[in-house]
Amino acid sequence: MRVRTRSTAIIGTVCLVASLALTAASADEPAAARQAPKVALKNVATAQNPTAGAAGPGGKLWIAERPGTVRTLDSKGLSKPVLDISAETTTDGERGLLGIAFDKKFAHFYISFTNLEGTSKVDEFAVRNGKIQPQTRRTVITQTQPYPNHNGGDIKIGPDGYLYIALGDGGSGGDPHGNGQNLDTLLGKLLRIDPRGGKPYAIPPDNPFVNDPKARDEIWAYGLRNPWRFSFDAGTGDLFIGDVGQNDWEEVDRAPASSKGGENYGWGQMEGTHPFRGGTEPANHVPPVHEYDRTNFGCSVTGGYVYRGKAIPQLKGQYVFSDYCDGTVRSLQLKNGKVTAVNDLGVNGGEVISFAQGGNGELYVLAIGGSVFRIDPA
Ligand SMILES: [Ca+2]
Repeated sequence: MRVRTRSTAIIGTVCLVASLALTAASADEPAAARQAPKVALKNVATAQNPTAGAAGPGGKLWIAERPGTVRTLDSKGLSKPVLDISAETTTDGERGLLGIAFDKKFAHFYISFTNLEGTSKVDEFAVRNGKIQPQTRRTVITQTQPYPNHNGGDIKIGPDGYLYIALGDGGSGGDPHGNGQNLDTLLGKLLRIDPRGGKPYAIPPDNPFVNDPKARDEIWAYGLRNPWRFSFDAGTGDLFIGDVGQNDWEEVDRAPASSKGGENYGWGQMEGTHPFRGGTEPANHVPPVHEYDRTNFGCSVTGGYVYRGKAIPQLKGQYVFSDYCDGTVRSLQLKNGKVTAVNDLGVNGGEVISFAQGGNGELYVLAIGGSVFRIDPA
């Protein structure tokens, strides 16, 4: 039996799948257990459906809650909301407050959410003395959505200081509008814009498609289905994208820090390294650095971060990720851009929806039910 579409897979009711998947965890892991770092998950807070986190001023971790609130986390726990846009969003389908980011100087704060019409929006606030200045709010970019699922929604400031925005293929199933490979739409793409260079934003002059009149200038990379979570390695600047698969293959994509952009990650011709519904592999397809077969475990990859903290030296340089239906926290060991081992870290975060990286480099696991776990040494 195979579920043909999966509109609720990212954030939805998949308890049955999850419980089945949990019993099947680790079924096809490579024999790398001896190298696996020993870690523990420490529950440090309970939030309301946490979807994203960002290291903020004063050493605090800012946590986005899907219904539309942002709270800060320190050793005393979660604050009262420092931002509340709950009247402007809904959590229908895969919607809500989906991403947050600071610029490098903590001078501006960005939020990524779907509005009451389901349109994806990124808004900007000035930050002064560690506080959001509500009156400075402005909309940076807007993208209408044909369906309620596959909104992407993660945002990050890259090592270059530009704002990167992940957008899914628009939704439904099987990319019915061919958005992944269509360079004339922002759907199914990773965007790169300069939010402070113009109004509402400027295009970085070295974006890969600025000289192509048939392509949108905002596009950094394409061929993505639902790049729900992505990150940059704080040590190297390498890009990692967790791109959620359709029916069979979950994937992690990677581009080195030296990339000039323009990568084609293949969707909707390819699902992972496999042609999708008779698709033809594009000549410039950049295959995933890691993929896994959903028949063994999981249903929806949750992209994480390369660990650059101090608490777990054995985990340094490994890409930590999970799966929404499986919950096992895993890591990829890489050498020269290739995966040399997939580690089962031996801990399970439940319905892992996201990760966050604190200012000190330590990582947090966010479960949709509310748990905020810090990854500690075992
Ligand atoms: Ca792909």
